[in-house]
Amino acid sequence: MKSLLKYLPVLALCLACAQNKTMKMEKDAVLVVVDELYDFIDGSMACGNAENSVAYIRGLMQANAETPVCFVCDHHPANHCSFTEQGGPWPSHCVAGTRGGEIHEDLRPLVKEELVFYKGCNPAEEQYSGFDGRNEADQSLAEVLRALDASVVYVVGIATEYCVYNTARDLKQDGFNVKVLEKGLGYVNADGHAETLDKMREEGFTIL
Ligand code: VGL
Ligand code: ZN
Repeated sequence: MKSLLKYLPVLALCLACAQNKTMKMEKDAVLVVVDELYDFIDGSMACGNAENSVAYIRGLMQANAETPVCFVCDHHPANHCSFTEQGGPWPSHCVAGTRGGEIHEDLRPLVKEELVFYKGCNPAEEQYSGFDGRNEADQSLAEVLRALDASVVYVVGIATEYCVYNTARDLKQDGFNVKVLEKGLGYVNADGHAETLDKMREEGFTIL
């Protein structure tokens, strides 16, 4: 019995890894975090698994302090075309300057402003893909990923069916090796989430 005790730390480590909490990303990897914003977490469009995704992403970032992290943020004007008052499909959400459009406070301290990409800023244009986002220096996500020498791009965030899928698809199309981390996802609809993950597997994405 006593001799078995010495394996306890190893067992604990295995359990932690099995939970994916301490997953190590490759040296040439960048993490892309999509729309971890209050309106998608506890606001007008609160999504399934959103709170869990915040905790997961925080743990992932803390365990991979060297990995650059790009944040994609829905950033709409109050009269955006996707809002129901304008005939669009969604309730008003992520309006620039409101709490609903802010990154969750548990992730905020880890955010580098030059790696924040804003999308949906034009009232007349819907933008589900982080690929269309621009940072404060008007650089695109792909431009910055290339400058960071990224070849593997991990994608997490909200919502699986919309902005996560569109962002991952565009990054893959542009030649990046895209890996989607399931525990870091939030979704509008559980069935839609599962269907999107199936579709992504068929399209050759790595889903971990
Ligand atoms: C999103 C609907 C509207 C998303 C953004 O982040 O997936 N979905 N705007
Ligand atoms: Zn939006």
